[in-house]
Amino acid sequence: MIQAILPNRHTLTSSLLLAASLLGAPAWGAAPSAQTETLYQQECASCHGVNRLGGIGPALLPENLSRLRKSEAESVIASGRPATQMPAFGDTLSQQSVTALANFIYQPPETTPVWGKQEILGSHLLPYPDGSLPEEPVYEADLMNLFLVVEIGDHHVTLLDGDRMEPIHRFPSRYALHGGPKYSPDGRYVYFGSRDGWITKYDLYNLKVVAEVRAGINMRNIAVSADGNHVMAANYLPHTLVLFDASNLELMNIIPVENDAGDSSRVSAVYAAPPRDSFIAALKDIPEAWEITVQDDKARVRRMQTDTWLDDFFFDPGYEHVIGAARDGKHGYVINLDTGDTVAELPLPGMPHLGSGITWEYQGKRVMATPHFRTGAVSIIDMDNWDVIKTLETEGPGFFMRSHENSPYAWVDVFFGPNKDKVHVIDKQSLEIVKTLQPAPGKVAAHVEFDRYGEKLLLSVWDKDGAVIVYDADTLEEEKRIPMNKPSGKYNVWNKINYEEGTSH
Ligand code: DHE
Repeated sequence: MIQAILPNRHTLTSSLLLAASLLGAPAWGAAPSAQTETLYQQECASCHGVNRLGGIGPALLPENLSRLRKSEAESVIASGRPATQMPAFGDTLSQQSVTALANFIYQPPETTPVWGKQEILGSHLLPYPDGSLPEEPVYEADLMNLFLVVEIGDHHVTLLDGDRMEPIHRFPSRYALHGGPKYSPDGRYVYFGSRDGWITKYDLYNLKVVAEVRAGINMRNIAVSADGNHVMAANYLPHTLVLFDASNLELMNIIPVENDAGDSSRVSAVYAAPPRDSFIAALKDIPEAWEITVQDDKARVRRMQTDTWLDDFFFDPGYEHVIGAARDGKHGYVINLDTGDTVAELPLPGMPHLGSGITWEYQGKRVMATPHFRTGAVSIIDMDNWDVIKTLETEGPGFFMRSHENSPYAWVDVFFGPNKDKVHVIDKQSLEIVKTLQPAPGKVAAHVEFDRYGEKLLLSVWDKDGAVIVYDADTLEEEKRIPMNKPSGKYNVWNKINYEEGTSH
């Protein structure tokens, strides 16, 4: 569906001619020259788009490249990307030209790229417009205990049978999926969001893509409404929230994200808030949180002023409060979603990753726990009075936390630093680390997801030559390894559609 055949237009002759003409060119400064632009148009535009907005290759704009060092970009241009259609230009372009191209793609374009109604409508793909696919799954498995594993190494997704822990199917995804895929309430469909703004609706019964649309140029995440009728996309570029009909990803509303003064903002993320029948979004550049409801097919926005700009965020189980990480990375703010008032300020000094926070019952009350990006600590917070009741020291900053209602343990990885290959197991009642695993020395071990019963769990060895490891959730013994290509997140249908307390949104 996604990987079209790359036309072999990188002929040696044209490249040599270009390289020869470029060799005589002056040194490449910060400002890209017309020659580099020409080089881009001749060598790169067919895959990455005339305006660098992406095509069969990813978008090449500063926002989309923020996670790739320029030196790495140079090496990709020179050596290509194995197992993708990105060819190596090192033999046909001079190093000077490669550097010039790398400089060029990190420069903002002269005019801000537009991604509005026309572009969104133009991107809409409906492979089965008559909705003719069978209603029965084409394989046998407990449909509530399926897992999806996102493999970012070669942009694929594996569907896994959670009873047998065996792969059922593997299919290509859009480039760089990010954030949790979201299931329809019955678990039949799943919606993926890519960093380049693509939303893909996939039919898990028929193992087919049934709709796609590009909501933006650089997207944060997507949310599916509790009734399954709507999909909302949160963008960094352009500054919009975009509402779609979930049945076919038809565009419903584009909401410009700006305040009364006309200042616009990136959207940090958007989530569905099921008991409120709404979506909640936090804004990165304006101190506001937004609640969006859909009435008469129109999105309506309720704006809440906040005391700071919110980055990552989390909710209490009743969706009465949003707990947001302040952009300064030193505090958490608890905001009452009805009044918009800040009801507590939490000392969370190490840039909490609230998006991966989890909650559980501890001594008759509900606590939440969050890892931190900058410090080796898990903060455990009493959700009745918002006191930090424990700061648990870990062997380094972590990214993801997971548990399950039926499990006595919470898992947290040590994603960053020398101990990135370790994972801690925390006893949810003693609030102590009871075991530290190191499943593949030297390789990042991260992100856990439980099966629907909380009896087994999957952990990723985050490497091109990686694996998903199956553990017994009680004995903590390894059961098997399933080889995968840089597996990142894993998502169990039951846990996700039931908003299981130990999983993510
Ligand atoms: Fe993520 C989820 C933000 C970098 C892998 N990440 C999320 C979500 C947000 C977020 C807001 C929740 C969305 C959702 O699930 O709907 N991520 C950010 C960042 O701001 C940050 C730090 C920087 C950035 O460039 O965006 C960031 N994230 C990363 C990575 O580098 C990771 C490790 C690799 C990658 O794929 O980019 C990464 N993020 C993930 C994963 C989830 C995620 C696997 C889903 C977690 C889950 O269990 O649901």
